[in-house]
Amino acid sequence: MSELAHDPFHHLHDEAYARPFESPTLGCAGVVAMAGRRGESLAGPWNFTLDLFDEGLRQHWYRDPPEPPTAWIRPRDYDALAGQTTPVPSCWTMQQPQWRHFEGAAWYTRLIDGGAGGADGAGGRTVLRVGAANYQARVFLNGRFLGTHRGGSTPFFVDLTDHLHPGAGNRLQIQVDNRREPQRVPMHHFDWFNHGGLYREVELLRLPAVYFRRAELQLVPDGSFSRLRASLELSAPVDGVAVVELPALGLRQDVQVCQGRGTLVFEARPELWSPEHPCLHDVHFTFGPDRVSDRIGFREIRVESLRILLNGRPVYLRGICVHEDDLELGKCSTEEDVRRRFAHARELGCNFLRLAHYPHHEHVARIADELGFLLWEEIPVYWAIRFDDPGTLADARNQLQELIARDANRASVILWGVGNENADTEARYAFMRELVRAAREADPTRLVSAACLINRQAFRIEDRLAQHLDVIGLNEYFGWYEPGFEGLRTLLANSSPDRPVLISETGADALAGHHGREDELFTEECQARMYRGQIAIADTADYICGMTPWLLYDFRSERRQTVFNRGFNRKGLIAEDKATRKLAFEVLARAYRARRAREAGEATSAP
Ligand code: GCB
Repeated sequence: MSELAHDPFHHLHDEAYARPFESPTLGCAGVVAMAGRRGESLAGPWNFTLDLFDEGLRQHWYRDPPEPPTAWIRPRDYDALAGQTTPVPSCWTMQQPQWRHFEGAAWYTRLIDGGAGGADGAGGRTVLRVGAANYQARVFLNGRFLGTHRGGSTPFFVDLTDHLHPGAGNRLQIQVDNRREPQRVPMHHFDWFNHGGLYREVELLRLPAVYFRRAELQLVPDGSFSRLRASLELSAPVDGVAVVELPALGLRQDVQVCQGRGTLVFEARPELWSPEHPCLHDVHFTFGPDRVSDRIGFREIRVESLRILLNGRPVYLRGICVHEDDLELGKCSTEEDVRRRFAHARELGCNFLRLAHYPHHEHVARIADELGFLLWEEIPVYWAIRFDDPGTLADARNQLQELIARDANRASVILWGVGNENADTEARYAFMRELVRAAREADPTRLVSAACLINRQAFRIEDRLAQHLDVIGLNEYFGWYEPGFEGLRTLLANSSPDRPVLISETGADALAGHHGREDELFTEECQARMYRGQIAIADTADYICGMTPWLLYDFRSERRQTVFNRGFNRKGLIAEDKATRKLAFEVLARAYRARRAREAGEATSAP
């Protein structure tokens, strides 16, 4: 195109400007097995520009090479390497007060080292891993668009190899867009804060030409505790032999790989993992030059009639829900933060956490493996998302598959939550059945659940989805949103589910330090009374297999603006400072202690 044919005003009239950046999509097909892999961290300051009007996509900001203004031949609206920087990982919403409520696109740029470049002859690959970016991310390298990822809480991978120059100075740009929209998962309406940014670790993986996409080892859930299944997938459809080693058991197994996939079931009797005995085994997976190592616990989880069985024994889930939210870090979560969370859960007497309402940082499940906690992990299929939109389904399914791929080796994770409080419509029924199918296909070893609503006409625990779940999650707020506890008594008496029910939410708001009468809303006394009432009744139904009250800490939510809330959901047992306990903390702790004492008594008096 001659200089004169170039129309510098074209973008002003181009309302389809975003279309070229909707595909290719980056999703679970590009997953790399991370087990113990160490990447080159891209943590640190990145150049950062907010872009509320999407000028970057309209004007192709990624095309302009960074040059000093003296070299520019046209005026620019953007200069990738000028201006401010922001740390990665972080939420921009927590970086500057004026960015707190920014919802839109932002451009991150940083120069990376191309190593020997794509053409090093050895066929090695350089893959970018983004731990999470909320919500949509578009990746550009050296002026080319490489793909887009949807979903704000799961990791994604981009193979950069073919577009890298040897050595330093490769320009990596990631546009992250946190706009709330009806077709997203979650949609625009949800009860937590909408943070934005590259808020989990970003790293470069230098991999051999063929590498593991999946390297999983699990106990076969057949009640015998004597067989392990290795499931392997490689990045190319090659044939060969992979090796799985479990040194503690003196085991070394060859796994035939055909067209890039291999499965082997073999005899082994590993010591079993449980919350009381969280023992982990070193496991190594090797295929040619690719070798990854994981620490894996082996346990069996299944449902029999109205009970959840862990390693063949009934387990009652003494749980609590938790959001990923921090007064200073927003959605970023440090190991210290996660360990404090488990310490509080331990003090409560919990053996179980519901990680609401989206995949939390991957170190949560690793630490839970090590400390001995059971986990529910979920995807944000929350409230009234677009159940009739195939694009929304594809997004939700991909988030689920990415989560399962990420945590498949984590013994702590026993339940996949596929939805939260979705009305029982035809479109939702079809959508959710597909998610349950996808969960079972990706992981036949764990249980599937969803937080369901009740049938208000019959006043029963009844949801068509329930027949497809292993455990029915029940969110109910009797004593808070619905005054009095009589409703709960009636609901439980009217219901006769044929599988276990977990009270996946119940709770009440209380402002820490606000005291008053037990019937005065938002006081600590009122919240404590709610817990006492709930616990007394929930314990009477034999199909209740546990509870995860809502929730451990107060968290930011812009939907909540009373004088008590001021932008926070106050249903925490502990305030947002993660230190100040409310009265209800001790009420729940006492109830869980009593239950443990009862269970211990039953165990010792059993014949
Ligand atoms: C619910 C939702 C949860 C809310 C909670 C509340 O049922 O599942 O996300 O935060 O109620 O506090 O109302």
